[in-house]
Amino acid sequence: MQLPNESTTASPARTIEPGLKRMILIEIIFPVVLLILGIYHGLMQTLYRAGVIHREQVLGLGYFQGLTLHGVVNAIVFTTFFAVAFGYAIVRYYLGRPLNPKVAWLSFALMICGTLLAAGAILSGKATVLYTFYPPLRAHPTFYIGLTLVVVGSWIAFFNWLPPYFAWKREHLGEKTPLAVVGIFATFIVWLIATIPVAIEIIFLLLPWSMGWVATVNVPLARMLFWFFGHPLVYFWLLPTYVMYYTMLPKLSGGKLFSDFAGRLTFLWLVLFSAPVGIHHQFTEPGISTTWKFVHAFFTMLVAVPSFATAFTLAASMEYGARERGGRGLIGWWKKLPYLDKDRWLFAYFFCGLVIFISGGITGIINASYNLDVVVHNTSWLPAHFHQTVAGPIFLSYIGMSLFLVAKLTGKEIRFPAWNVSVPYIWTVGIMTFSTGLFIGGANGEPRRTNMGISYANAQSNLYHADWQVARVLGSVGGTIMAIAALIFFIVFFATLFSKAVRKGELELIVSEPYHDERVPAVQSFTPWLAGAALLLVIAYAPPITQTLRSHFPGSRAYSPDNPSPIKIAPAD
Ligand code: HAS
Repeated sequence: MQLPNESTTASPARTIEPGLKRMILIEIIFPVVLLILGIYHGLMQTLYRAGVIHREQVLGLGYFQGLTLHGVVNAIVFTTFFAVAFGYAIVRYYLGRPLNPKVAWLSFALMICGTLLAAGAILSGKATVLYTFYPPLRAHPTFYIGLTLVVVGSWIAFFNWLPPYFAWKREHLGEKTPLAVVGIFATFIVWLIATIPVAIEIIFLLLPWSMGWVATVNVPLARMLFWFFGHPLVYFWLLPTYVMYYTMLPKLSGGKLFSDFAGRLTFLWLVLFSAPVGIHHQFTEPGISTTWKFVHAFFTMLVAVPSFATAFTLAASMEYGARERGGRGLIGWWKKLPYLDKDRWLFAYFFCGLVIFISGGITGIINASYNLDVVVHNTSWLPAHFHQTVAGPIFLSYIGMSLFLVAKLTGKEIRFPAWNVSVPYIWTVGIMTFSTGLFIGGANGEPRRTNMGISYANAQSNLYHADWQVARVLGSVGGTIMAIAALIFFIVFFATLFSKAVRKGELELIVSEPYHDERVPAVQSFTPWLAGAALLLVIAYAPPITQTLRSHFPGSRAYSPDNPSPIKIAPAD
C-alpha cells in the first residue's frame, strides 16, 4: 500500500530476522486456511436455520458439529493466532529489538499442536460442545488439552515480548511507550486475566470428568468460570482492532490521531473493566443472587465507556484527515474520506467495521440492561449482536491486516485491488441483512443454536413457525452475501500470496502521529490499572464464586447435544 503525499509521516520499513518473518507469516496463513472451513460452516448454519436444509448432517458433519467448528475456528483459533502474529509485528516494529527465536518457536509449536488436537476431536465427532464448551456437554480430553496448548502457546509469546519491552523502557527513560505497544500489552494482559479462570475450569473440572476420573461435574461453577473467561475474551478480540483503529486509521484518513490520551485511556480502561462483568451472560441463571447480577450489569455499563470515547475520537480523527484533504462543511467533509481508494484499501476494512459496530455496540447495551436481556437471552438476537461485533470490526480488521502483513512481509503487490476494496462493503451489506433477520427473529422468540431445518423451519414438522419466515429469509440471504464477500477475500489473499514478489519483503506498519499529544501521568503506567483490575475482580467474583461453591447443586453426568438422556458410554470415548 502506498500512501501518496504523506512523506512527512511515512513510517520506515524494518528488515526483520527471516525466522521471525516466516513465523509471523505462518501464524497468519494457517488460520486463514482454517477460516475457509469456519466460514463454510457459517454459511451452512444459515441454510439449516432458514429451512433450506432439512437434515441433521451434510457431508458427514452434523449440525452441532459444524456449529462447533464454526465457533472454535473463527472465534478462538483465528483470533488467537492473529493476535499473536500481530503482537509480534507490533513489538518488533516499535521496540526495534530482536525477539528470542527459541521461545517464539516453542509458542508457535504449542499453538499449532493444540489446534490440530482440538480440530481432530471436533472432526471425529468427539467434541460436539460448541465454542462455549460448557458442561454437561462433554468433549474428549484431546479437545480440552488442545485448547490449553493454544492458550499456553499464546502466553509464551507474550512473555517473549517482555524482555525487549523492559530493555526499551530502560533506554528511553521518561519517554512515552508507543501507543500500539500499550495496546498490544493491554490485549495480552486482558488475555492473561481471562485465561486463568478457564484454565482452572479445564484442569480441575472438565479434564478429570472427561478422563472418567470423576462421574459428575459442577455445572454452575463451570459456567461461572467460563464466563469469567468469556467476557474478557471479547475484549481480547477487540483490543487489536482498537490498536489498528487508533494507530493506523487516522493516517489512512489523511490526518492524525485526535487524542493520544484517549487511546491510552481506552486500552487501560479495558484492562480494568473487561473481566468483572461476566455474569451479564448469566442473568437468567439460578444460583446467583440478583445483587451480583446487578453489580455485573453496572460494571458492564462502565466497560462500554471507552468504546463511546473511541467513537468520538475516531470520528474527530477522520474529520481532521478529511479536512486536510480538502473536506468542507458540517457534513460535507465525509465525502473526502478514501472509501474506495485502492492504495488505501485498508481504510475500507476499518471504516466498514466501525459502521457495523454502531449497531453491535448499541445491542450490547440492550443485552446488558438486565431486564431487557430476559427478552433476548438465548434467542437469535444474541448471534446477531455478536456477529456485529466479532464478525464486524474485528473480523474485517483482522482479515484486512492479515492481507496487509502478508503483502508487506513477502514483498508482493495486492492482486485484484478493485475486488479487494469491495470486500468490506459486500460483507457489511451481508452482515447487516443477516443480523437484521436474526434481531427480528430473536425479538420474536426464535431460538439460537437450533437446527431449525428439522423443526421450526420445516413445514412438515408440528413445530413449524410461519411467523419467523421473514427472519429466516433475511438471515440466509445475508449469510450468503457474507460468504460471497469471504470468497472474494480468499481469492485476493491467495492470489497475492502466490504472486511474484516485486520488492524485498519487510515489516512495515502504518503509523499515525497524534494531533493532541497529551502527557497525562495516570495513563503512563500499567501498575495502578492492574491493581485496580485485581481489586474489582475480587469484589465482583469472590462472593458469587463462594455462593456457588456453598450451594448444594447435584453434579451432572455427561450429555450430548442430540439426546436428552445422559451418555452411558465409557467416559473418554
Ligand atoms: Fe457482547 C453477549 C453486552 C461488546 C461479543 N457479546 C455477547 C456474546 C458475544 C459477544 C460473542 O450484557 C455471546 C456469547 C454467547 O455465545 O453467549 N457486549 C455487551 C456490551 C458491549 C459488548 C455492553 N460483545 C461486545 C464486543 C464483542 C462482543 C465488542 C466482541 C468482540 N454481550 C453483552 C451481553 C451479552 C453479550 C450482556 C450476554 C447476553 C445474553 O443474554 O447472553 C459493549 O462493549 C459495546 C460498546 C460499544 C459501543 C459502540 C461504539 C461505536 C463505535 C463505532 C463508531 C463509528 C464511527 C463511524 C466513528 C458503545 C466505536 C461513524 C460512521 C458513520 C457513517 C456514522
